[in-house]
Amino acid sequence: GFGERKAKAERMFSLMDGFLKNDPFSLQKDILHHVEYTVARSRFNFDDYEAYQALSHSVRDRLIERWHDTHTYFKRTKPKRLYFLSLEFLMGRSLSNSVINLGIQDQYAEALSQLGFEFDVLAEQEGDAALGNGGLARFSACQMDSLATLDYPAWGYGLRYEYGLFRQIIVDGFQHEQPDYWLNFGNPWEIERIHVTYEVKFYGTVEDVDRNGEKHEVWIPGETVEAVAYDNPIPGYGTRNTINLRLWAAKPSNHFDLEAYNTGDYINSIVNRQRTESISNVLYPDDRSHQGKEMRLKQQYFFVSASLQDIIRRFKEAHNNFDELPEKVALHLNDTHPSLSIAEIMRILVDEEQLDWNKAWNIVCKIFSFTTHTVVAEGLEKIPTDLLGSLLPRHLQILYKINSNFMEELKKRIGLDYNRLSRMSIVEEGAVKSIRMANLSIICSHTVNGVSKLHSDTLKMRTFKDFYELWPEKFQYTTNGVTQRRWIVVSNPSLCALLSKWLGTEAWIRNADLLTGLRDHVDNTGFRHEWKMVKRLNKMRLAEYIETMSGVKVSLDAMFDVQVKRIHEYKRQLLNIFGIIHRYDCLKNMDKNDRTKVVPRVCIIGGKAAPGYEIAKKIIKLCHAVAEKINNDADIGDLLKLVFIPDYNVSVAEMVIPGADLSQHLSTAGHEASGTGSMKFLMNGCLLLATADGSTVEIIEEIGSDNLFLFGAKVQEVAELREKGGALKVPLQFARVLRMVRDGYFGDKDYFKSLCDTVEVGNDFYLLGSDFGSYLEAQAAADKAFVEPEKWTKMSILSAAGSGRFSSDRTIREYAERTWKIDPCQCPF
Ligand code: CJB
Repeated sequence: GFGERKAKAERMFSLMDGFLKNDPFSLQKDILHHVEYTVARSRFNFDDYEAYQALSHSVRDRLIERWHDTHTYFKRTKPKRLYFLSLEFLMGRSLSNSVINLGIQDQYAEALSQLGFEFDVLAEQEGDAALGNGGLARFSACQMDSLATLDYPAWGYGLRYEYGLFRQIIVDGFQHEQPDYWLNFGNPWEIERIHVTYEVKFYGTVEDVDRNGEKHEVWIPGETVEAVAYDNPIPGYGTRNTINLRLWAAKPSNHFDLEAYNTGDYINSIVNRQRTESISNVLYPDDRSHQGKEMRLKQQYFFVSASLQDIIRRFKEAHNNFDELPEKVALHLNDTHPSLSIAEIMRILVDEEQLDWNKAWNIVCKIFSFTTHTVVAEGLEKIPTDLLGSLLPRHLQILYKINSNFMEELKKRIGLDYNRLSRMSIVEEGAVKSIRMANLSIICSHTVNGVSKLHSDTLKMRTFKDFYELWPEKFQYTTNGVTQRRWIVVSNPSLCALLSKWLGTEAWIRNADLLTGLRDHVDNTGFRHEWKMVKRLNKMRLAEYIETMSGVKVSLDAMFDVQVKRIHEYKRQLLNIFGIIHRYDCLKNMDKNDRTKVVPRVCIIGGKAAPGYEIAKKIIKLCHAVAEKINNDADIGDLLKLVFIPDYNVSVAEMVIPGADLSQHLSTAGHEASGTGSMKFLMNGCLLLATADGSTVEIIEEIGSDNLFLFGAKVQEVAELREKGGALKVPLQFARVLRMVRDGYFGDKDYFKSLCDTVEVGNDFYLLGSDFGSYLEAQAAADKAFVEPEKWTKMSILSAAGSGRFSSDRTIREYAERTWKIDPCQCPF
């Protein structure tokens, strides 16, 4: 009975001595305990790495307590839950973030210093968890932090890749990719759940079975792989809630291939099994085009199948009627990567749970929401039906049925407009018949989200125009955001202290809107002085890093001008490099006396190119070739430096962003769905030099156009400019810079030819030439502002003051209230 259970619980609790204690003395005891018994080193002799391991295990213990309590509480109160399905999460490091969110940063610092260690030094021992490519994946990580902090009953689901995003090394200016086997030294931030496993099936055939005199189609799969759960606790800030990110790994299944066993082919049967177990091995490194790869499709289904089995099991534990599913479960498709979920859940409901098709479809249409991160239709995911039919024959049938029902309904609505019908079909006919994952996701989701206002307008007017006209109410937007916990509190502690001091509260850490309070102090010279000191400190940290990474010594008085993000033609790193060449050219041709008026610059570029993306790789090489020339030109000295920061990732970003004076966001208008890097720079008081693209349009609304440097063609001008083709006007300076590269001024003339061709008049799809003039003007305006430090500092303060709207807390609250319809569920302390 209840009394008995309560007595037992009390006894357990007293045996455990209550919860773990967080005073520095208890923390020291715990750390030493882990040194001795977990790391198995002598407590009298351990190094920084071992100290980091022991430290993280003591943090992990504290996370686990809260994580258990949170889930017990969710289980008891049965709120509607959100399941956030994403094939990528770019978490970065966990130690500092966890300790800060647990609220025991100071206690740990003190405990460690008494043991003779420094917290920050140990934190540097941790490697990044890089289970994602770029913006989309880091945005998922920010959203998890906000979901936990705002007490939403949410779960993240993803894949536990053994190899994360490749490490970028630069040899002779060229990018090389090295494997990121990140689990080599163990991972204290995950909990292996050897008993939480599901079988995932592939291949096989579809057969007719008789069910109560009716014919039904059932899948007889041919291959089985086991999925094992690895749970990653995600602590909220200022709350006990600690939610779960469950990542799946493929493991040997205990199903024996009896045939092979009997024929004595024991070794080969093991070797074959290992191949199937490699499903979750490696993250695909091309951010955005994954068309037609069988392994990628296997990964998607593996992830979807394991997650849905887990979700349905949890639902059935608490509820016994599938009609309740929409009231209890929200499934979010983070881009189209998890959209096989739609076919899979239909298969489960119809084939396994034996629901009537229409009933199942009505339920399913109420539970999915979808966010697309892509702008152009060519970037949308497609899966060849041949591939899908062989790997997942029953799912292909289900997709065809969804499509034919949709086509019937559509004909009733719009008539026999065959062009439009074929554009809206899930099935694309053509040379390679394929499934359009975006159309599927739109048809089945109750909400289709864009990631910024501008993006959403483009979706409605262009990319998904047909669907918008059919279902205008489905189309919404929720502007992206980033978490101020990681992007200020963790990565910029001195700014964090300054903000709390002048705002008179730490409440901005949970409510970023309070940052507008900085506007009240913008005219206070004392405040501005402290603000400048913080920036200088962060520039010092960055300068040291640059010197160790590249050997280039940089001056702290120079403007630190940064462009860090994936390398893409549309992001126009080439425009930046051309601008730098132009600057160098001007310096060389300038009267010596005039040079004293020039603002010294340190140009910093960083980012990875997809391994198969040749042009992007040439951009990296050109950057190095230009840097080589400029940095070794003694005549130029500190007036201009160019450094490429290798292996840009989350932890590098944490150092680079706080140290930037200016950051560049140069995408051709209409190509960046949102952009989230800009938001992190903004929060850190870095000025933006940007096109009116993605979320920048909304940033301007918040900080005013006087506080950033805007340039370039507007979205509505781009199409017209492109049409001009060879007749497009391009400034002489652009032609000159292009000529320099073509003529081999930076060496490797032949190698750079194809890169130069991409921006030649008539071929310049991303409009570098036509935007170059206004780009140089914006750069000149930045120089002009920088020589007035007080003006610059005010702009910097007003940037941070207007960044509150770009907190992922705002993003998540909007999604929760408007799209997912979930309520906070706070676990009591
Ligand atoms: N994005 O990082 C990716 N990968 C893709 O495959 C497609 C889009 C980016 O997603 C971010 C988060 O929504 C956006 O801010 C960014 O504009 C977009 O390129």
